[in-house]
Amino acid sequence: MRIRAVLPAVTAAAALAVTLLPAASAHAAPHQGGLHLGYIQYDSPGRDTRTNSSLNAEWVNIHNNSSSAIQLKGYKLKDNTGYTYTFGSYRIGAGKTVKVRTGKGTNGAGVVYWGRGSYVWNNTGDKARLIKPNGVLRDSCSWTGREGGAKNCH
Ligand SMILES: [Ca+2]
Repeated sequence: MRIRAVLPAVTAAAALAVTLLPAASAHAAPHQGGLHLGYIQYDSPGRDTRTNSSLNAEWVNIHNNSSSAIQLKGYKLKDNTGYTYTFGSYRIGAGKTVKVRTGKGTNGAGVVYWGRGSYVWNNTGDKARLIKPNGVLRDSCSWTGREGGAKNCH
């Protein structure tokens, strides 16, 4: 009983200490502001059967952490092989995420489809690049295949 009584106080103190740390310390490598690669599920769960649902379980999140909406038309997503997805008109709101799924489907709020019939992101290591319409690299993120199927690129 004594331990149970003491623990919440310790936890609260620890939480307070974390809260008081400057934001820069909480994030060892602060990400550049604006548009960037987020979570990438490079290995579709289960066997790679090439069904459309399996292809669509392979995806890349792009996150806009700027304070204003960004029009993605002309932005490109590219892998190591050179496969390239070019965004059509898509307005990503401030603080919003858009998921780029590998397979076919109908674009909507928060999701667009590459439209491929085969996987694009290599399970054994690859590199995603987000390229601006003017060709300038905006962000990149690589993985080795040892991350368990997904990589957090934040
Ligand atoms: Ca894959």
